[in-house]
Amino acid sequence: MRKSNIGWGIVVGALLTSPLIALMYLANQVAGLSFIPFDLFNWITKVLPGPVVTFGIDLMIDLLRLFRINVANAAKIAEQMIAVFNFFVLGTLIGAGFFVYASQGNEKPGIAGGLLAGVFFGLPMIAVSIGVGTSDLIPAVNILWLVGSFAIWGLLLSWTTGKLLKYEEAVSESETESRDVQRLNRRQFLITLGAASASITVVGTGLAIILERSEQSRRQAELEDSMAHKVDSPEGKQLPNLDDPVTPAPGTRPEYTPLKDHYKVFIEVEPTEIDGSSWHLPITGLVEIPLMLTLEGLQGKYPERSQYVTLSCISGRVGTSLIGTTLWEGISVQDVLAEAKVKPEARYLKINSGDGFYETVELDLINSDERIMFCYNWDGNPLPSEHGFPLRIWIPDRYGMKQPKWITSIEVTDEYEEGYWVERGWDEVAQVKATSVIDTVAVNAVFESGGRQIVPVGGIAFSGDRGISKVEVRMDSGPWQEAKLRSPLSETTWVIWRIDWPFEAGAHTFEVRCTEVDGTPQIEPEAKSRPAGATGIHSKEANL
Ligand SMILES: Nc1nc2c(c(=O)[nH]1)N[C@H]1C(S)=C(S)[C@@H](COP(=O)(O)O)O[C@H]1N2
Ligand SMILES: [Mo]
Repeated sequence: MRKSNIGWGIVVGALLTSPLIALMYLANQVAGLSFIPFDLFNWITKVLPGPVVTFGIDLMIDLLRLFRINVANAAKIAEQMIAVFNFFVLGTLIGAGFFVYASQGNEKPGIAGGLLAGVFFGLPMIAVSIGVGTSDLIPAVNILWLVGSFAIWGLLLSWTTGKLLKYEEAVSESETESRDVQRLNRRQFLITLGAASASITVVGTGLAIILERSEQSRRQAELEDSMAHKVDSPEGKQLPNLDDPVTPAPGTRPEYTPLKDHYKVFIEVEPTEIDGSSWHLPITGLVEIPLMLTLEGLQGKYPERSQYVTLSCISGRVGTSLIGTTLWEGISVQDVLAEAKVKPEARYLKINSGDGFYETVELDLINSDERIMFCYNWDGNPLPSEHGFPLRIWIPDRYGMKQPKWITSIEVTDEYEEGYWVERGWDEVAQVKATSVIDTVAVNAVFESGGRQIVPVGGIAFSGDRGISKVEVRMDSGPWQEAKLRSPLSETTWVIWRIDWPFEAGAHTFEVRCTEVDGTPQIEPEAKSRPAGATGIHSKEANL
């Protein structure tokens, strides 16, 4: 085997795999056909062992941090890029392997060889795609499209390989004078191939991006429209603590998170889309009366509850942006289970989601807390698809990882099963750790009081549903001073705190700590988020 054959093989593989990706992306945007790079990535992340997945996520987050990229916004885009790159490398390597193999034989690879290459690459991909299933089309149409795409990829691979090998043969067998002519022919062929590949890739991707953008703005308009018609949306409505005399220090995050800014976390590359009108929720297992709930059925039947809730992700550091507060509406899980008549031997709910996520909730916990909610509205409107439409569960005082979105089935059981993230090394209980955060040292809002210059300092403190009784701040390791607390939106949201600090020019470090209602101080020693949630003192540098 000649060394340069690997090089040629990689070129051929890359030139054929790029347009394949572009056309799949386009078909995905036009007709909802499978985009295999995402399917493959989703599948890989689900089957890989937990430690490998967490290592990968950590590595990605560290890299984003290294380049000072906002993790909450960029993580999904990074994942998507990795997904496409993975598939590109895979296709390129298979193409290169084929080229090298073919160049060792005496015969041109031919149609059968090409189809075989297509099957070798395509069959596992199609199996994965059917397994994880992101296409919203009739399976047969989707499969036909995929089979066709990979077959054509294989045939083109074989044809290109044959051509290049023929040129190579011609080059090595020609007389010196005509060798240059043959080289020129080969170069011409490669230029044509490269141009075709680049054109299809660029045009296909461009069209797909345009389609995706217009679909996004259509949805945005629809969302805004639905908000405009909803009279009792809490946006603009008076929040329950409107008259509280403690006002947030300028620069404190909004107490009620604008919906579009609420953080989003989901295991797949893209959020799951569920059609609300055909959605059914079976509640089966150890019950006297198995239920089959629909969205309309849910909403009319049981007393409606609403609750201001702060939701937080266990994977963030102290001060993470993966936390947000909005109004949750739904029904008590107790009410639904009462109708199903849970059998006495039952101990758990196993909740399954549309994206392959799952979690187990103890019935003892549900029976002890009527607030545990099947939630269908956020901020006065149906759950946005990213946030779990049509139904998610809320469990007070637990991190988000225990609270499935996109619920598709529920089984009442006496067998414990670890949830998705528990299986991957995260804490079984995932109770929220008390933390406090400095949002702002408001150097732009310095004011005078009693002849002194004052700088407002403020932020949040959160301890699940256990409440915050005290927040203290100190500067440059001086004595702790007690901050003022604004009354929270509910007993299950964060608390906004504020302290008016005597101004002292220079560079200073501010630190904050909090105490729960029952007197428990927040954990001061630093701990990483894995496995049970980050702890430690949050600090902020300020130049006064
Ligand atoms: N089905 C499903 N539910 C899920 C998840 C998921 O990936 N899939 N992620 C969980 C995690 S880790 C968090 S922090 C919250 C995030 O909810 P949000 O995206 O609405 O903020 O959803 C939880 N529920
Ligand atoms: Mo999370």
